Amino acid sequence: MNANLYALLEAGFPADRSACALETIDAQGRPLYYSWDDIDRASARIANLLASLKLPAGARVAVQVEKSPEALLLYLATLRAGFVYLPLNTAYQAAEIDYFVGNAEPALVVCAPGSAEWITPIAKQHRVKHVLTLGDDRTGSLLDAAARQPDRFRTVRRAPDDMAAILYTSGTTGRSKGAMLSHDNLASNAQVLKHYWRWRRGDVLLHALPIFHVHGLFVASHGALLAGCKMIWMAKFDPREVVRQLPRATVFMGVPTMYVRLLDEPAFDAQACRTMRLFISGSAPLLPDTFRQFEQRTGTRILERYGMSETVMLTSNPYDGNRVAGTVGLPLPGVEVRVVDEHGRPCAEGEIGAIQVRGPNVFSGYWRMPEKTREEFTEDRFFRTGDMGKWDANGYLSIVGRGKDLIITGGYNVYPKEIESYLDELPGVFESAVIGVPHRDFGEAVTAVVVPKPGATLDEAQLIAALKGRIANFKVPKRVHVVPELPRNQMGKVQKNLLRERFGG
Ligand code: MLC
Ligand code: AMP
Repeated sequence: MNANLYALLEAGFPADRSACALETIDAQGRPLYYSWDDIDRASARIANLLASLKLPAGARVAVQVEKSPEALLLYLATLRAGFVYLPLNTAYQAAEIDYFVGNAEPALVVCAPGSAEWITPIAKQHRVKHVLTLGDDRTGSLLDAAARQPDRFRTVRRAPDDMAAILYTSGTTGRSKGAMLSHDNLASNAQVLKHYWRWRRGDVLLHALPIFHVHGLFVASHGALLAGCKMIWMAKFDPREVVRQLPRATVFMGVPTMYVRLLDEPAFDAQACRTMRLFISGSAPLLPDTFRQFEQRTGTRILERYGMSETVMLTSNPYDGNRVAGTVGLPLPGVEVRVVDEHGRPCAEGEIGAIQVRGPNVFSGYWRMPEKTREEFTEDRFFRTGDMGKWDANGYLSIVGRGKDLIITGGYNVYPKEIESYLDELPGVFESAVIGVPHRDFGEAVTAVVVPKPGATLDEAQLIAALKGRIANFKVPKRVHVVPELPRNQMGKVQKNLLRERFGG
């Protein structure tokens, strides 16, 4: 058996390959349709191109491009050709890309045509052999070269444990770690979710998530492909356009910010949702208030689930049973989830502890970080998620906090340490502390508290402007507060809880 994930997905394609697999609107506002046959042939051309480059076994293909059908085809082609896909957030700037390329040492970098000017020198500096471009309007050197390739390709055989993708997740020390996901990690999770969420022929997924993270790339796309269902592909989340398209769809997945924004649309109501059978939320906590407002407005309950880059999906509220606000539901079939105290003993119901997980979906480790990998796994191979949780009487898990100092803003993770290191480098900054404060739209907002050097004057707008362009915009603090000193405990540790109390209102 070929354990290549693409072979599994392809087995789910419908018999009628002329049926529509994906529809989208191009930059000029024209509708575009891709049949299942188009998906197969276009990904074959790109896979042939990748094969022709004679990349070494296990080569990483790093990709920072805008969302487009061709970006999805590039992902599928990378799987087919047996290489390792490395997606990068389009918001990342030069310093961030420099780190990822230096750390992952990809054999090929694919970037947007408009970024080639600054990404090519970074790639060359790290001895990347090939740089190709891909625009969101079917332009760029990748497609030009692929057009000359045959449209048939025999998907390369892979073993279950062979690496399929590396997803970089932010690290507590400020350095991102590459989570290595195998073909089987992704395939096993996709199959479980297909049954758990009752994917069926005739479903239509309204796909409005970015495709450089687990949520949009794996959970959403794999679900539709494996079930042979059409996707309505939106380049960007636009609440008004989502409301317009909903009556043509049956499934939607989003981060809580997207649900908050949908509820701000007066036209978002039960009538707009008449064809919808499933709304799924994840990547960040969904406020019980949003859950309830959604139910009042539409008559349906959002299904909240919990996952991570390192593990894909872990728990889910039930499809048929009770979906409970403020919980992430039950462990998925085949996934072991435990909540343990500081001695590693299982917590009683209602008792808060660390969440640890084990299963076929759990990654094998961090790219070239054996020490970090060892630290994050227990002796019996459970992965320490860094999340804190508790069980209720019905076996539902709630996430009540994080052991890791992490901010989740609009579904994107930001590690304070990284932002503090950038702030501390700015002229006039003596030291800084970065915290997350409640935010109606993004859930949490990155907020900085800075102390000036003696004699220096700091200005909020100038500090924000100095960070923009250096780091991804979602990491830039929404507010910067200037204070004479940071509160510290007797050990000298900054008391972020006091800062949250003071600046969180
Ligand atoms: C955009 N901005 C953000 C932001 N997104 N700031 C903080 N947090 C975010 N998430 C900035 C913009 O750069 C801009 O700044 C300003 O906020 C307003 O931008 P916008 O036009 O409102 O943003 P928009 O493009 O609409 O993006 C919002 C969003 C997007 C919610 C659609 O953030 C998004 O797609 N989030 C989904 C993230 C996701 O897919 N996560 C899954 C991770 S996987 P300025 O200064 O330029 O005005 C994972 C595992 C799991 O966690 O369990 O799923
Ligand atoms: P990432 O590293 O981007 O994959 O983010 C994973 C983290 O997102 C998890 O460790 C959780 O902290 C958080 N997360 C994902 N889903 C949920 C959810 N439904 N509720 C609360 N937190 C979540």
